[in-house]
Order: sequence, then structure tokens, then C-alpha cells
Amino acid sequence: MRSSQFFMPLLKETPKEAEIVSHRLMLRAGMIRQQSAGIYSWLPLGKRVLDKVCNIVREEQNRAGAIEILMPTIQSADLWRESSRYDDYGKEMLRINDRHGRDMLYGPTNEEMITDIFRSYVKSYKELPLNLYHIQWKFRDEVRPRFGVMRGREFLMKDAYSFDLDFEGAKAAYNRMFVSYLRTFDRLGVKAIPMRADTGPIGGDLSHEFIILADTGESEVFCHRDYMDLPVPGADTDFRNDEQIAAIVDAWTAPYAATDEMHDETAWDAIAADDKLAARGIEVGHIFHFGTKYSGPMGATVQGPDGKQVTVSMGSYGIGPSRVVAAIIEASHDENGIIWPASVAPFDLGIVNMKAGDQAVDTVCEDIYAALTKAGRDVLYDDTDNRAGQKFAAMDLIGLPWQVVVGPRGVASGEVEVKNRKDGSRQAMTPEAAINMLLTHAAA
Ligand code: P5A
Repeated sequence: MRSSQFFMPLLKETPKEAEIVSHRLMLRAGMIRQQSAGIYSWLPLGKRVLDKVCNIVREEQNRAGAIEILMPTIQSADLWRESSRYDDYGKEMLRINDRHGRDMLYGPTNEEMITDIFRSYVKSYKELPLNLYHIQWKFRDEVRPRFGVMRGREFLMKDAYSFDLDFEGAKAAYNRMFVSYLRTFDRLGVKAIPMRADTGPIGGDLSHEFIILADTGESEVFCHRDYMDLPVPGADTDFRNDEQIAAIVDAWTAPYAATDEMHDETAWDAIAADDKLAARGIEVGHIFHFGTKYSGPMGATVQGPDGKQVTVSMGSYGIGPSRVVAAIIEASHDENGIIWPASVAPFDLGIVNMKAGDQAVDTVCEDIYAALTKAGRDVLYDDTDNRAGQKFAAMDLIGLPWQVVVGPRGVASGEVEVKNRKDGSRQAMTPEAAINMLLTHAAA
């Protein structure tokens, strides 16, 4: 992508309304625009990151055996009356009437709808286990939407729903999602710690929140330092092996970790002072086992092996990709701007043409741009005639992992400069060497 043809409206001023760094940087980098309180448009740079986050989430859901569908944002109130949540959900639910006066709502979550889909088609235990997910916008009329997309009213969620014959099966499904989340957040370049959590309006008695430690986090969390070094399960994890998956969950739930609501002072006091991590955290994922809370009242049953009807045991599993984008920035930035983990960067690298219009410089830039683009890299080529200083500041602000700086003096001596955004290191090398280095380093 050439900057001259891209739409990336950077802000010079720091927006006053933004209280936390991720919100400020997302606005300054032209990633999002507020349309109403807690409702945002995603501009091209933001959309690219959001898509990358969703794709990693999707790949790891698929790897764990979940199957993608797409349910609508607008739901019928009647479904929610079946589970009794229509009245329970309160003011957070945006209620709408259609032209026939029918009660509709903008979905805050989809337990009822998925249970309806399940009961309409699945009749036998032989079709289990089943886990269906979608990535869809949700609406919750939060009292205090704040921090940009971190706590929006409209936000993106990946929500998965599992169906099993009994508790044992449901626990195995829960464990698969637990392990899938460990892999997902690791690939997203963040350390997310699973913590015992309160279940709130979703219900059930087994639940973990996945929390990224950050000073600006909304909740207070408590965990053992051991979490910092626990190995994340690799791509070869066998999601069909329930024992192997349960062993990973055991290892990741053995050290103490709890959110404020579930905090146990006695267990906490037993931990050595040096091993205690009391911090603030951002909830980026939340998984629940709630058994028959929805399948019971909504009549989601299957024929069991003995011919008798069995009410299925369910769980639901959420990740907020739009919040994840902000949380990654909270965890990875410096005074100059965002530092994207390579896996979610909007472009793999940027090329800074320090003197657009200078034929020799243009040629080197074009050659590097063509070679890397051809090899499948996402490249942002700043070919505008802005001042060099402005271009450097913009590249640092938008946080691409690598920058190739091409100027007349370097070109005259056959060199370009490659800068690593994270550690700030710079290396001069020939354009060919730069291409080779970026082909090995920058993700495909
Ligand atoms: C699990 C999937 C649920 O809704 N039902 C379906 C369950 N869980 S949850 O914890 O309420 O939300 C799941 C994830 O969605 C993100 N999230 C938000 N992101 C931005 N703004 C919000 N207001 C918001 N509310 C929830 C979080 O990542 C949360 O873990």
C-alpha cells in the first residue's frame, strides 16, 4: 500500500477526551473514530489490525474443533423470554420494536439463539460433542462506556457455545477452549492469565477470565508469579486427547490466580511475598460452564445411548477482539507510539522515502516495495512528499515492527537503513540485504 493512496488520518493533537494510552494512540493513529458514546467506526489501519486479531482467533477456534457460523445482531425477544433473561438483563439490553410492533433486541450475547439452532437440528448423542462459534458485533448499553473500544457499547465478540451429553463431556469442551485461549493470546503477542471469575448474567458456577496485566486495567487481580514462566501449549497440541488437554488446564490452574470478586485472602496469605503479583488487569476473554441453564428451559435434548432423552450440558466462551486491539496497545507501546507484535501489525513493515521525487531514491524504494510485496509481505510505502521528520514520527506512531529508511546520501553509497521499532536499533545495509533480512524476519 502506498501512503499517497491510503486513508490514514493521523491526529497531531492528543485528544483530550482519551483517558488511557491505547485510546489516545488509536485516535492519533487514525485507527478508530467515535460515532456516538461507545460506538466506533474502524478506519483502515484499525480494520487491518482487527481482521488480523479475528483471523488468529478463528484459526485457534478451528484448531480446537469449533465450527464457525454467523448469527444475526438483531434477535427476537421471544427467545429471551424462554430463558427468562429478557426481564433479567435489564437496561444493558438495547430493546427495539420493529414496524409490526414486535419486541426485538440488539444481541448482547447469543446463548438463547444458539440453543434454538441446536434444538432444531440435533437429535442424537451421536452428533455430540458440538461447538459452534461466530464473530459478530454485540451491543450492551453500558452505564459508563469508556476508554474507547476497551469498554464500548457496540463491540466485536467471538462467542463459542459447546453442547455435550454430560458434565464430563462439557468439562472436556471447557478445557479445549481454555487451552485454545492460551494459544490464541500467545499468538496475539500478549500474556493472558486465566483466573477464577464470577459468572454474572451468563450464569453457571465454573468460569475463568483471561486477564492481561496492565496498570490501566479495570479490575484488580491477584496471581502467583509462576504464571510469568508457564509454557504455552504448542501448535502440535492434540485437541482430541482429553487427558493431554486436562493436564494443560491443571498446570495452568495450579498456581493461585483470582479476580477481585473471587479473591481468597487465606490462600493469598499462604503465598510468599516475592511470589505475589497484585496488579490491575484487562479481561480479554471469559469462559463459562453453565450446564443446563439454557438447554433446560428451552428444551434442548438429545436421545442418549440408552434411548432416553437427555438435556444437553453447555458452556460459552467469549473473546472481545475489539477490546483485544486496545489491550495489546496498553501492553505494548512507548512514548512515540504503538509497538505492534508482528502477528497483528497492520503492515509487516514500512518504507520511508526521505526524498520523494529523487529518481535514485524512488527507484530503490520501488524495488524494495515490489520485492517484498511480491513475496507476500504487507508493506506500507510512504511515498508522500511530507517532511522526513513527519514521516519518521508517523511510522513510530503506527508502530510497524520494521522500517526501511531510504535517503539520498545512503543511496549514493549503496545503502538503506533498517530500523527495528521495538528496540530502536538501526542497521545500514544494501537494499538486497534489507530485502533478505525482512523476508526472514517480517511475518508472511
Ligand atoms: C461468553 C460468550 C459472554 O458474553 N456469552 C457468549 C459469554 N461473556 S462476557 O464475559 O460477557 O464477554 C466476553 C468478552 O467480550 C468482551 N467484552 C467487551 N469488549 C468491549 N466492550 C465491552 N463493553 C465488552 N463487554 C465484554 C470481553 O473481552 C469479554 O471477555
